[in-house]
Amino acid sequence: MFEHLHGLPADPILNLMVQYRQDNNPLKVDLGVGVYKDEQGQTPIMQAVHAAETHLLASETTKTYIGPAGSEGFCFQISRLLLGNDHAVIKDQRITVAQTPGGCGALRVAAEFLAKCDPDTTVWVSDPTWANHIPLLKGANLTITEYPYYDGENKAIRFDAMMSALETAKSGDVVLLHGCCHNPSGADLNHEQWNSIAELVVRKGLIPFVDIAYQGLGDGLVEDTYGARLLADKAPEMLIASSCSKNFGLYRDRTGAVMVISANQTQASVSASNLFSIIRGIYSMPPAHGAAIVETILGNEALTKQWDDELTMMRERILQLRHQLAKEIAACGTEQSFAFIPEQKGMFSFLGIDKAQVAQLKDEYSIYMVDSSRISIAGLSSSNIQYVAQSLSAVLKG
Ligand code: PLP
Ligand code: TYF
Repeated sequence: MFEHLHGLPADPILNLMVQYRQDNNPLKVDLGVGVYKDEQGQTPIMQAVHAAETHLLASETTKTYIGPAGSEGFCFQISRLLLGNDHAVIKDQRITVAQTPGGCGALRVAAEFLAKCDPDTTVWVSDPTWANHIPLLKGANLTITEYPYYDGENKAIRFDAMMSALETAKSGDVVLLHGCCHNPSGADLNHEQWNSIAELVVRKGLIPFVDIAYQGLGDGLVEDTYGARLLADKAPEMLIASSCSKNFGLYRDRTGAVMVISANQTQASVSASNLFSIIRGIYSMPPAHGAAIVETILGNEALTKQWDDELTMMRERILQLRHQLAKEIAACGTEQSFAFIPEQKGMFSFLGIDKAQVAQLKDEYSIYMVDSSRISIAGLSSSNIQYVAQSLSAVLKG
C-alpha cells in the first residue's frame, strides 16, 4: 500500500535550518527561518514567559481535558489584544474565538470552515505570499488565486494593480491579507490603502481573512492592528488567524487563535458550533501550555508590562538592524540602493538578488536565506552584519 506514495520535497524554509546546522563554517549566518534572535544569535525565552511558566508550575492543579475551543480566558484575552477591549464585535457577541495549535492551526481550521460554508470558495492571496499559505488552504481543497502585491523592481506595493484585481472578485470570495509585517516582502499597507480595501471588500461582498503573525513587531501592538480592527468595524463577516509564536516567542508551544466574525449573534452561535465540530474532526482540542502562558501574562498587569517592554526591545532592535544593514551595504560602494530595507516592516525583506546569487552566498559565504532572497532580519547581529554586507557586495559586483 505505502508503495503508492512518492517522495516529496521538504519545507524549503525549515529545511534551511537543517542545512545551516550542518555547516561547519564559523562565519555562517542564518537569515532563513523567521525566528527572533538576540545579539548572541539565540532565540531566548522571554522573561515574562518564564515568569508565567514558573507561576503556572506552582499553581496548576489539573491537566484534565479542555474543549475544542481551548481556554476561554485565553480566547477572551487574545481577541482583546487584537481588536481592543471594547470592540463592537466582542460586545455584540458576533465573534467566535478558538485557541489553535499556532497560527498554522488557525489558518487550517479557518480554511476548513470556509470549505464547509462553500466547497467552491475562492481565496485570493497576495503575490507573493508566505509559502505555507498555499498548502494550508489547499488542504481544505479551496481554490486559490493571486492578487498582485509586491513589485520587486520598485520595492513597492502594486496597490493599483491589487485593487484592479480585487475588483474582479465575486461576492463571497475571500481575500487573505497580512495584518502587518508582510511575509515575505516586509511591505505593509498604509492606513489609506487599508481604508480603500475595506471599502472595496464591503461594496463587493468579499470576506476579509486577516492573518496576523507579527503583532507588535512592526510599528507597535496597537498600530499593527489598524487593518484588522478596521475590517472588523466594517465587514459583516470576517476571519482572523492570529499567532503567538513570534510576539510571545512561543514557537514550539504552538499557540494561536482563529476568530470568526459573523453578521449577528444568532449566526455567530451557528458558526461556533461548526468551528468546534471542525476542530473535533482534526485534533479534538488544542495543546494547553502556550495559551496558559499567554493568558497568565495578559491577565496580569505587571507581566503584561514586562512582556510589552521585551517586545518593544525586539521591535526596536529589528528596526535598528534594518538601518544598519542598509548603511553597511552602502559603505561597500554597491551600485544598487538598499535604502528600502529600513522602510519595510517586521522580520523579512527581499534582498532582490537572483537564485544564483542566493546560492553563491550560501555555498561560498555560508550565508543562508530563502531562494527568493527573503532574509530574516533578526538573523543579523553586530558581529555578522558587516560580513553579510561585504559578502553581498562581493556577489553583486560579480
Ligand atoms: N502566518 C504567517 C504569515 C507566518 O509567517 C507564520 C509563521 O510564523 C504563521 C502564520 C504561523 O506560524 P505558527 O503556526 O508558528 O504560529
Ligand atoms: O516564514 C517563516 O520563516 C516563519 C516560520 O512551515 C515558519 O513563518 C516557516 C515555515 C513553516 C512554519 C513556520
